[in-house]
Amino acid sequence: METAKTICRSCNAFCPIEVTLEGSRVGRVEGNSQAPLYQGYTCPKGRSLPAIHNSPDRLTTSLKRQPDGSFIPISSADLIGELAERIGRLLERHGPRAIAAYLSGGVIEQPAASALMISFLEAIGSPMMFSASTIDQPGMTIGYALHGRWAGGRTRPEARDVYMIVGGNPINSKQYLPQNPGMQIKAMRRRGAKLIVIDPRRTETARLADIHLQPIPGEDPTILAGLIHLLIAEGGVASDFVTLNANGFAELAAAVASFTPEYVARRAGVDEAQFRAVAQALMAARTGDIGLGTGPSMATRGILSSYLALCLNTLRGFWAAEGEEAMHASVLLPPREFRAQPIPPYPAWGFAEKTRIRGLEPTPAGMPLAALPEEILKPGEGQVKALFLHGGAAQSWPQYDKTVEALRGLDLLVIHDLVLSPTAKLADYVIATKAQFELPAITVLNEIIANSGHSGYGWADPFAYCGPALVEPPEGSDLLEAWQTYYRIASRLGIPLKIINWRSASKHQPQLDMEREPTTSEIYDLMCAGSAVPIDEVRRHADGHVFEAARQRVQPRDPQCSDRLELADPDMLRELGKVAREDPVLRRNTNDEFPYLLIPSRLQNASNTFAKAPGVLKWRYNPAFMHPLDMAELGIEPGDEVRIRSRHGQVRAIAEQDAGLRRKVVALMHGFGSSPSPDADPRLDGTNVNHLTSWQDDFEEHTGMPRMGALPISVTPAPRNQP
Ligand SMILES: Nc1nc2c(c(=O)[nH]1)N[C@H]1C(S)=C(S)[C@@H](COP(=O)(O)OP(=O)(O)OC[C@H]3O[C@@H](n4cnc5c(=O)[nH]c(N)nc54)[C@H](O)[C@@H]3O)O[C@H]1N2
Ligand SMILES: Nc1nc2c(c(=O)[nH]1)N[C@H]1C(S)=C(S)[C@@H](COP(=O)(O)OP(=O)(O)OC[C@H]3O[C@@H](n4cnc5c(=O)[nH]c(N)nc54)[C@H](O)[C@@H]3O)O[C@H]1N2
Ligand code: SF4
Ligand SMILES: [Mo]
Repeated sequence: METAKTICRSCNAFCPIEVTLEGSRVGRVEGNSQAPLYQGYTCPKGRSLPAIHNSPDRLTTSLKRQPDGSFIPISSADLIGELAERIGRLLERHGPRAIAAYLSGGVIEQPAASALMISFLEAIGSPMMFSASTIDQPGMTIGYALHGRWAGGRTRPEARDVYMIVGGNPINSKQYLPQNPGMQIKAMRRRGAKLIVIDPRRTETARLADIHLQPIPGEDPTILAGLIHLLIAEGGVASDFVTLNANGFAELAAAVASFTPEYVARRAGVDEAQFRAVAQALMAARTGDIGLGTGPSMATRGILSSYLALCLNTLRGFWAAEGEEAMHASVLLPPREFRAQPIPPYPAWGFAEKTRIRGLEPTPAGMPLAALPEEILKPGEGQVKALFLHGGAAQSWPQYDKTVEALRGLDLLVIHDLVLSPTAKLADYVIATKAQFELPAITVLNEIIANSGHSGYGWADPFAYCGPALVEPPEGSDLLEAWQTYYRIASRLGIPLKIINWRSASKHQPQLDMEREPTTSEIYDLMCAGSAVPIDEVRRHADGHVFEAARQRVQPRDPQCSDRLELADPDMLRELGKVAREDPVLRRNTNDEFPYLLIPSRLQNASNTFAKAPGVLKWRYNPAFMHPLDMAELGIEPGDEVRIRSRHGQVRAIAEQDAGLRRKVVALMHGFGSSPSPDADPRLDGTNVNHLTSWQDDFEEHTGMPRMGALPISVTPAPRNQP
């Protein structure tokens, strides 16, 4: 028995771990207490990796669908041969736009997949590269485009006097506090910094907060506009900063004028004194930061919420100042310069060809996933015929029935997976892929995400890890890594590939040798071309390492700089005007028939649609959490089955109580429920919430992101089963 060190790749926290190996079997996973920054932290998902790795359900060969719907094994050589032939034919007949790809959670385990998938589409000339970014928090990158960015970056956690999290729960999700979140919050509190959480649920994070505001779901724009209003009314604006760095102050002030504390309290259902206390805490702070999670994004108007949060940061001057140490300095990406000055706004839309669907178009968050199902189903020039799918679409894309209709409508559906997941069952080819301990590990993905404008991941300090695979794949197996699929198909078709990083986080685009297949580690070398620290230097540190020499200070403003941030983007102020004028009850769309609001809320021990190890969850299903008084009103006991109905569909679910929920709010996580039928028994493996959502529901104009939170529903007790 030996132990080996690596990082856990089951979420973006990338916790350093020690793994006990018994031959090629994985024994035990523990936190690596020698590693910097994390203090040995792991979560139960990380510790359950052996069960996933050793699972008898793992695919050991790729599969091909037969005309009768059954699957037969196919060797990787035959698989590549057949795919190359079919892709070649589709390209010839329908052109590059017929070939699309979708990339999501699997990329955490297989970072080389993103580089090669993007490179492959670029090389064939297809713009049809989709990701989860447009059903996640597209407002984050789009908000930056509309507001502009601060070239000095965000303030570092230890420099903040206040930290406000709106609709995020880092204790579970790790987003915003990726390294040992509990410890980080305690350290923050010890320094006397204030934590504010705005969330309809008293989350694990909210329990550690100084102030927890518990609003009606979907009222984030109201609250953020109200905070801006109070800041302005009570002299809380960092005027020198704003005068020097921002345009549009007067217009913004006028646009928020009607969002008085009384109005906000009434509309969002919060206590006025507590709301004022939030504004006071922001005003008393010299430095700070505001982070938006998925809550506000799912509840519609995610772009507006993100934009208003950026405006708040700017009004308070909550950006890293000259001379401060910068957050997110590069290690495995090329060095980045930080300067105490604005980067002006850049196009959020209108910069590339629209899709054929509802005028949806590319934004800084990428191609809108909302267009993909219809791009597959709508005949005509440019119709998508083939899809490389790297994610759990059947459980994670809105509107399950549309997802299945679209995926079935394809000429060719290719899915990478570890097991025959509910999504993989829809494929023409399932590519059996290596599990994380069979792959070399690298942390560059988080640097790419942080660089492209998501401040919730990555490291404040220049930390990085790069290490080898720990074990060989199971004996007799024939597995591929996702990147190899693209490389080998391109190679067969005689298409040369360059390495292109996700949203071009690096300008270095090395050419690949198409004759001799590189190793995964060589791909990592190429992805890190021009890195701030040589990748081989990073490889020397088995515990991961903070590279002191890579630290960066925020440089002084360029004396020539006349760039400014934008507080009054016309589209955003127009939308805010709509918020101000609308009837909130009509907008919410609850009534006697649909009196509850469904919200998304992640469980600590499940990651999206990822395979769940036996025993890691308290329940095998995702409970529908409700307030005990709401349950009592309906005569429901914990563990009882309920029917949840939205205007788009109906599901069965198991109710559990959460006294920390706001009344009339039901919290249900996505990523569960493997059965194609909404009537499946939820006790088996949970409820697929995307039977309740619809692409057509209240979608965001440019991205098409529909209402996935603040969703009006009814809850009724299930007819009791006969014994
Ligand atoms: N209703 C509702 N829907 C949601 C959300 C919500 O809050 N509410 N959240 C949305 C968000 S934020 C996101 S990011 C998406 C995420 O949902 P998806 O975009 O579907 O991505 P994941 O579930 O992360 O993808 C993981 C799946 O990829 C496949 N896979 C391929 N290769 C690998 C590999 O190498 N390793 C592993 N482990 N799996 C691999 C497996 O099937 C695995 O289950 O869901 C979205 N959907
Ligand atoms: N354990 C675990 N970790 C994960 C994932 C996972 O599935 N499981 N997924 C990963 C992914 S893909 C992502 S995108 C991140 C997401 O990271 P987070 O955004 O932190 O995800 P959640 O924990 O779901 O937090 C969303 C919070 O929003 C609240 N909320 C719901 N509706 C509203 C609303 O209208 N307004 C406000 N203010 N709050 C609302 C919910 O109660 C919940 O606490 O997590 C990542 N990490
Ligand atoms: S938080 Fe859990 S799942 Fe995420 S990297 Fe750490 S141990 Fe793995
Ligand atoms: Mo996400």
